[in-house]
Amino acid sequence: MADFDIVGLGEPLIEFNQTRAGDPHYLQGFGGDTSNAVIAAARQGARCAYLTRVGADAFGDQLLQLLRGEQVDTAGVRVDPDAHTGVYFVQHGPDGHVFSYLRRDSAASRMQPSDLDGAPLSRCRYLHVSGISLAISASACDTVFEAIGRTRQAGGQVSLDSNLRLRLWPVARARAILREALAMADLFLPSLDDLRHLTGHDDPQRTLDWIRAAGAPGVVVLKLGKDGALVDDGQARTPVPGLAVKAVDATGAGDCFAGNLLARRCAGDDWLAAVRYANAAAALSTTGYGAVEPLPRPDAVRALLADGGAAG
Ligand code: KDG
Repeated sequence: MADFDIVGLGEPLIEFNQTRAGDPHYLQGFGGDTSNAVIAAARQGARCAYLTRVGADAFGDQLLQLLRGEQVDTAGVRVDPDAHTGVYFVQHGPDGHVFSYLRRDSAASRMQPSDLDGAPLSRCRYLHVSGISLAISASACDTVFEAIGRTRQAGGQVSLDSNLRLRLWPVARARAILREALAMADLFLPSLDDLRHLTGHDDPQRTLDWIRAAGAPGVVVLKLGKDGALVDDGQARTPVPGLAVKAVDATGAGDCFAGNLLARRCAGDDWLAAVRYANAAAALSTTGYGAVEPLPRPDAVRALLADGGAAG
């Protein structure tokens, strides 16, 4: 039996989230897409580990404490004395949230394939990586591909979230690298917004056709925000509606979806049940500010599933 259900790889960040549009009021929290996802999964009882580098600074200490407090194994987190921990800012405008970053040359962007020596990639059910893990630097990108190779060789599965951030890389490079990665992903989790940029199509079915033509071998779950998700298991494409809630901040909702989906798959749910659960968890994560603080526990998710989202 594997020691871990999910091993995440990427960059955890310190978050400053603007709570009143236009005002200089920022709430300090935590973010980083794959880190958010493993914390979301750990809150559901999945056995998780995380692989990254943080700086030898107060923010790096806070992130280590956060992960440990959430029962995420940090043996694979290196503390880099020569680089800082990454920071990001969330601002809220008429088109939703906007991210900006202080992360260039951050500790996580200095990850190297050799950092993976000793990592539990031969002892996990899923490796979870993302477009952000691939985008932050060339050496981080190499590290992701090395992790994918090691996981697959040991019989584990790979989960990839597209998480396209055009502030981190140009779209042509993102498209080329994500195509390469998605062809090795047992589970691909793109959002429709990301696919608009990557494929030039708006229509969910056409974007799924593009993904299949790019060689996606496994299950593809297309995230449609508050409208839920479209599940393509290679045989059929099945919509799973979202649940209505009073949303204030969608930061990290997709990461919450990914973590809950993986956790429920590891707990034995079939794909559609796991996606229904992940939709409810993701909806709840939008009811508070920040990427991590509002990640729900099982009782809240079950309560929302039971009342069908009447809270909206
Ligand atoms: O999905 C939310 C993340 O994007 C956020 O926590 C910050 O990881 C982040 C990023 O690089 O944008």
